[in-house]
Amino acid sequence: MHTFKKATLAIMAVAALCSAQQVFAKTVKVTMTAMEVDIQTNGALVGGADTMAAWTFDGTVPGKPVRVNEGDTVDFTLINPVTNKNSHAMDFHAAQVSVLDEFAPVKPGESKHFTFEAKVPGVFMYHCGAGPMVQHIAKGMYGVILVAPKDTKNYPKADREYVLIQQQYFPDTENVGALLENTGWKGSLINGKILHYDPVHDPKGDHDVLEAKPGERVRIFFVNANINLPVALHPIASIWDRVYLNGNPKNTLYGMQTYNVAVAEGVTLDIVTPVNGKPATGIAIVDHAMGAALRGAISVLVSKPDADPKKGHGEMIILK
Ligand SMILES: [Cu+2]
Repeated sequence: MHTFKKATLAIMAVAALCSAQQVFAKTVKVTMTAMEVDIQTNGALVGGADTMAAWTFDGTVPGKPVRVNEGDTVDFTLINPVTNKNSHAMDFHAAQVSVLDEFAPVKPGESKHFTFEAKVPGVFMYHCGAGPMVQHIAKGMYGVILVAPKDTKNYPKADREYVLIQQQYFPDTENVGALLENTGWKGSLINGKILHYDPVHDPKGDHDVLEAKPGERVRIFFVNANINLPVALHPIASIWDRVYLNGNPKNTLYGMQTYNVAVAEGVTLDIVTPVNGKPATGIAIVDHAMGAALRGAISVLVSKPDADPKKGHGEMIILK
């Protein structure tokens, strides 16, 4: 009887665990519309224009961040309105599917639906995969899907989270040859704008800054959406406390000055802001490749006691 009771308890425990995992894993519906529109780029320090003839997911560059948990199913629909002139497609780097089926181009007036399970945690790029792919990415069809890890034992809770996506800005995206040869790039876009979060180097522009309080763990989800160049990501006046390669805490580096982010790589990086009694501390997150930094890849993080409590949470993980 005793053994029977033990076995029953064990079965009940396994059943409870299974149902807990079923509760954890959910289906997340995501719909995006391909939109061919002009958007603002903030002007440019180095000869860019104010507007960009963009192709986008839902009218913004980058597209909206998608957030799911490891094990969730993403139920995705791409709509390509009949008013568009080009085919578009979706390539989620977090998906393991068929390039010929799920990621195939969708003609104007058609839509595409597919599902996939986000099995691997991390920071994954998504982008349009319709040809010529280089042009669709250069025109702005990219974003990030964040797959939160189930196993958090080596992943301390962050006080604030920010998404930064870097892209080379080519004023003439009709010249596909120049995109491939890497000639004529005039700016570095961070979340779609040159010097987006840097009021120091371009005081005229429409800028915001990342904010945190002293002593907070600030988590940066970074994607290199450049066409051709890696990114030497360095926090000036700070050190990356942890770098989670591909955004996966199973791949953690500690105390890094610079982390080189490959094209199409996503990475999570933590800064712990200093407690120093100063009214404000500035940290500049830059692509230390100078040609990229001075073309716009500088983002200022200000640590101060009265930091905006909304920044780095919810929708404000990506500052407009
Ligand atoms: Cu496209």
